[in-house]
Order: sequence, then C-alpha cells, then structure tokens
Amino acid sequence: MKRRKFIRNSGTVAAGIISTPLLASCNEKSKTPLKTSNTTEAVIPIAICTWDFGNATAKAWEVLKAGGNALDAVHQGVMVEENDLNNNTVGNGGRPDRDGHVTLDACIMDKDGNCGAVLAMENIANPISVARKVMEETPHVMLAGKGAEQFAYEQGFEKTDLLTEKSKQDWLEWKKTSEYKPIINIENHDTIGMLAIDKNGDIAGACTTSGMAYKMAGRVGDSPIIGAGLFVDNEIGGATATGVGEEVVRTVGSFLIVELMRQGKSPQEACEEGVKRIIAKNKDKQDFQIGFIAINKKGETGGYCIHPGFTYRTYTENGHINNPSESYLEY
Ligand code: SD4
Repeated sequence: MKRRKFIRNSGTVAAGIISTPLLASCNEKSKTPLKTSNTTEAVIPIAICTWDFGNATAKAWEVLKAGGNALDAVHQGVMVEENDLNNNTVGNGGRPDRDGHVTLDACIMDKDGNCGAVLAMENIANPISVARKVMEETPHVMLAGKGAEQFAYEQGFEKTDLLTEKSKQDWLEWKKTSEYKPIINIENHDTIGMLAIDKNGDIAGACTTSGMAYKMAGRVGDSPIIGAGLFVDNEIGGATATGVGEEVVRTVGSFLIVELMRQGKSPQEACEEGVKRIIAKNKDKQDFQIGFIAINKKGETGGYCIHPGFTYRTYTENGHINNPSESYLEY
C-alpha cells in the first residue's frame, strides 16, 4: 500500500483554515475506545456508519434485530444524529452557513434503486425523513431550498429553529476572525452516512449533514447527491462518504466504489481506490479529509480515508465496534 508523509500546506495553516488536529467526532456520549476488528468478516444483518455515531448504529441494529428492513434501519439510525442537539454537523443544532442560516442536506436510497434527497433545506429538523417522502410521495429525486421546505410543511413537518444558542455563539465568534472563508478542518466534518443489510439480504443507505460549516449561502456538498455522498446497488453493495464534499462530487465517489466492487474488489480495496482517485486529482493539496465506507452483498465491510483519525461503526450479532480506518497519509 503506497503511503506518503503528510506535509502541511503552510499557507493554509497561516490562513487559519486548519487550526486543530484532523480528528474528531462530536457525539461525545457515544465515544468508546477503538477496537481492532476483522472488517472483512461477512455477516448479515449489519449496520455500518461513518464516524463514532454509536447511538445511531444502536438504533439501526434495534430495527434490524426486530426483523425490520434496511431502509427503516438507516432512516431511524441517522435520525438519532439529526435529533442530537450536541451534534453540530448534522440536523437540528448543525452549524450555519456564513450568513447564519442552518441549511441541511440529506438523501436516502433503497434496495430497488429508489432514492430521494433534499438540498439546502432550512427549518426542518429531520431532512432524512423529508428525503424519504420525496422518494415515496413524489415522482422526483431531489427537492432544494424553499421548495423542499414547502413540501415538508405539506407533508406535516413542523417548522423548527435549527440554530442553537451554542451554534449561534460559535458562528459569531468565527465571524470575528474568519474573513468568511469556509472552514475545512475535520472537526467540522462529521456527516453521518449509514448502510445496512437486513435479514433478507437487502441493502439501503442514508446520508445526512449540515454540510461544511460557515459555507457560502446555497452551497451543497456531496451528501445529498446520489452517487457522490451515497450509492446503493442491491446486487452489489453500498458506499457512503464524509469529508470535503466537492472532492467526492468530482469523482462521483460512492458510485465509483460500488462499481469497483462490481468489478470484483472487496469493500476495503474499493474504498482505497476511491480515496486514491481523489488524491490523484489533488497532487499538490492534501490538507483535507475524505472518508469512505462500503459494504458488499455478503456483509463484508471496508473503510479508508486520507488523514488518520477517521473511524466507522459496525453493529452485527458479533458486536458493536468502532473501527479505526486505515489512511492514505501517515503522521
Ligand atoms: C459536505 N461531505 O457537505 C459533507 C461534509 C461532511 O463530515 O462530510 N462532513 O461536504
């Protein structure tokens, strides 16, 4: 496996874009020590998600264990994070854009290739539920902005102020020094992407985020884009991403990983290739994080990232594990 030493881009550091260690999950409650696991073990049912969102995988597992389907498992699983006000990268309590508006992105995909997404939607606490309604109640795949919000009200969702006092104070603090540059350090990148296989062997996925903190108004990343932030093919497997969405969009990352698995790669090999495609497009600039996770039809899993620090959760009958991901860079 080819690796390179990480050399920080001094210009970027000086601009304050990377100021703290490239690590983290903001769901302190669910943090547990990392355990090494055999990530290629084939087991179903299974739920897997980006980062240490143990409460979310626990919820998904509850659904799967009760015989529920993969779609309900990922939907209910990621909602745990959307509802967690202490998680300021997903759902209610998410960090705002640079103008102080919390805008949420989410998508969901089922075993039949049906999918739904909402982009840059304000005032609705559970974008994943609206994405599911887009999938199930409309002839469309994506609704954006005001249209998504209007559709949510029509579906009975309540208007909610998503900017918590804490997020507001952080944003005001950021405004003092930031010069309105979007922050790309990893503590602002804790999107939850989740994949599950149910007892019937069917696969579904969901991805939800408040996106890049202090982003430009209207900016949308990879997370609600089917093929980029999430992709599921029930014959092959699924993949989902976290990190700087622009780079994942440029390589259609999750679709790529599923296609690589179709060609015979393991989930681990496919995630590694996905990251390497991104690296190849950014030879001079690697000061950003991307993490991919993937699962194949058998229930084998994989994860890979650019910078050390990314982890992913798996929940099966064999246990609930926070897996350290291998990284392209070492330091
Ligand atoms: C985005 N991919 O909006 C998201 C951010 C993210 O963990 O993954 N955060 O670009």
